[in-house]
Formats: sequence, structure tokens, C-alpha cells
Amino acid sequence: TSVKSRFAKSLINCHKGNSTEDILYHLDLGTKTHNLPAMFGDIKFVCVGGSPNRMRAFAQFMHRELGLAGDGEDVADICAGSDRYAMYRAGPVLSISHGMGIPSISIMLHELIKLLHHAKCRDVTIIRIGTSGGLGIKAGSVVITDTAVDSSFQPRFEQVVLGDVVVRSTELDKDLAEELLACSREIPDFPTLIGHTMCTYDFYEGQGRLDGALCSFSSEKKLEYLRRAYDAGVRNIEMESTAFAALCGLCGLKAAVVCVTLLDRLEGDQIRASHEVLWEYQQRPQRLIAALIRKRLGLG
Ligand code: R2B
Ligand code: URA
Repeated sequence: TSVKSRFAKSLINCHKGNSTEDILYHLDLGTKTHNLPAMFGDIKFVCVGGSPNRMRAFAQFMHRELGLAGDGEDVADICAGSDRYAMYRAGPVLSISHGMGIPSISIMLHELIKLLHHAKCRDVTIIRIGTSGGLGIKAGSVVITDTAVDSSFQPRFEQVVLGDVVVRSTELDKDLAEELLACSREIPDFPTLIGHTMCTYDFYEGQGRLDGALCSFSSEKKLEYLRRAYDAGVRNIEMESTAFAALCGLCGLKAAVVCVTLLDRLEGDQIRASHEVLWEYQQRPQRLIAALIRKRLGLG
């Protein structure tokens, strides 16, 4: 089966020509209402993450890291007209929130990829910076995903299209993952590793938690599943990576997933760290991505 995208080699969605208006509804942007090439044509790095506040903090952080004029504290939300997603920019870096879970990130990515196409962006690197539950690794470790796998540990993303299940590959850019790992060696404050990331449709039962509203399996079954995941190479669990990898891959975008782990799931289900500790953890992927961007831009 072949899929055409606006951003892949053909660069054009098979149904929508360039002449008609395109409304990016959930971003509150459009080709008639906004000059997308002027607003975004020079974007080279797109960073996406679940929370609007975190993505705002990331844009402010990148503003400082890139040595841009002003303190960057008053960054404006480019999607202020929509309360679904938040978008900020700092120089050539775009920072966008995607909410929680595959449906939410999918909607954002469709519109973001069309935005990059309309804006005529070239050589864009896209990175998801997120949180996750770790497997057999110290809380606070950062995992760079080599392969995003589903809850059966397979490198695939299943999407229902016109009532049929279509299976898409979840391959990520190997060179980018290695480049990120090389950058991590210059940040000794926390452990960074490469591993498989398991993507689930739920935070509770879907991730083998026993602290949700339902109680449908034993703690022995839970640990058996998590150990099987570990043995299959899974080092962290989150809720967007397979859809992100599949969509970016089909559209020819070089993509990476970098998530900090908030706990070790072999040790428990509840996230008990303090807000201060969790906030510092969430800065770790940001620091790694800042190092990559600075290096790419020749800023040392
Ligand atoms: C990680 O954290 C969120 C759930 O707490 C979800 O968006 C994810 O992938
Ligand atoms: N995000 C997840 O999806 N799972 C966790 O355990 C922690 C954060």
C-alpha cells in the first residue's frame, strides 16, 4: 500500500492542490489568513512535547541558549486563537505542545506537517521531548528511542483507515539518535541511554498499572509483562512515540524521541517525586536538545 504525503518526495497531498485555501483548524492558522512562509520558512528544528507550559519554558530556554536579543520571557503563543495546542518560536526553533496520547499528537502532527509544507521549510529535524515511565533504569535517566514499539513490543503503528487496520513502520532516524547520544556525553549530570520505547493507548491498564480505577490483573502478571518488555529491549513507556515515528517517517522528516523517566516501573506505579524534582527531570531532554541545536548551529 502506498501513502502519499504533502511532505514526502512527492511533496504534495494527492487531493489538495496548492491553489485552494488550507485551514489548520486546531492551530488556528491558515494559508489565506497567515503568511506561513514569512512566519515559518526559516524553521530548522521542531520540538514537540505534551504540556503547553513545558513547551513555553522550552522556547524561553532556547531563546537564552541561542543568545537571542531580549530575555525571551514574553514569548507569544502563535496558536493563541486555539486552546487545543500552544506554539512558540525561538530563532529557528519551533516549540509546540501535543497533549496526551496518540489521537491528540496525530491531529497536531497532520497540521504541523502541512504548515511546514506551506511554509516551504527545508531540512527540518523534529524531536519529541517528553516524560515516560522507565523500565529497569534509574528515575531521571533520559532515553533516546532507537525503535518505538507497540504494547506487543512490535515496531509498528496500527491505524484504522476506512474501517481497515493499516500497519505502518515506526522507524526513527538512526544517525540522529547517535548524534544525540554523542551530545549526551557532554552532559554528565544525568544518565542517557538508547533503547526501545513502548507506546501505549493508556496510562493505567495499558501500561500495566495497578493504581488505576480498575483492578483487572495481579501484580505477578504485571511484573511478568514489564519484565518481558524489558527483555524485548524496552527501556521506557509513553503514549505518543509510535504515531509520531510513523507520521514523521511517511512524510520524510528526520525524527527523534527523547524522554526522561519519572520512575522505574519495576519498582512501582505511582509518581512520588516532588514537583521540584519532576520539573528538573523535565529539563533534562531540553538540555540535551539544546546541546544538539547549538552544535548544529556552530554555537559550540
Ligand atoms: C507521557 O506522559 C503523559 C502521561 O502522563 C503522556 O503524554 C506521555 O506520553
Ligand atoms: N508518562 C507515561 O506515559 N508513563 C509514565 O509512567 C510516566 C509518564
